[in-house]
Amino acid sequence: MERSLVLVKPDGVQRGLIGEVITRLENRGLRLVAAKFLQVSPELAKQHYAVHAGKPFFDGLIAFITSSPVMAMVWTGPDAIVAIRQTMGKTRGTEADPGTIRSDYAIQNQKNLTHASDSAENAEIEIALWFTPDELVDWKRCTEDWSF
Ligand code: FUP
Repeated sequence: MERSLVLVKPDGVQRGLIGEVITRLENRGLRLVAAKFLQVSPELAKQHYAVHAGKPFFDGLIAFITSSPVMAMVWTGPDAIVAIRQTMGKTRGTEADPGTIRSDYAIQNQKNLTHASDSAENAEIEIALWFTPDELVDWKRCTEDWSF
């Protein structure tokens, strides 16, 4: 089983797409492990996007992710990293496959609604950044034996 940090970013929150994102991940059979709704501080934003520090879009990215609340979640399941990124679609909405969240609801590369960890290693780093261990709930969905 893999875990992934998933964010519904400010554009997704403002556009009322929290439920849509959750529904798609639930429909995939994945298990929600943690969730919190928060206003992101500049410090947390810079840590989360540290890999992009120095890039031309970095300041805009920090301004965007701190511009309105986000819904932060942890989801788990077999191959959760690939499965969730597949459900989200490619970074730019116009390049995302039809049927993905970004293809269905986004059109460019900053206001692309969601974040999902890109590797199991980065997922663990991101989960530790956004959640304390006691915020992760140990449970099992009754559907899991029929989903995977
Ligand atoms: P993703 O893994 O799909 O979230 O995309 P990246 O890690 O490549 O980029 C992180 C965030 O930076 C994306 F959500 C979009 C944003 N970004 C820009 O705003 N401008 C760019 O030119 C590239 C990425």
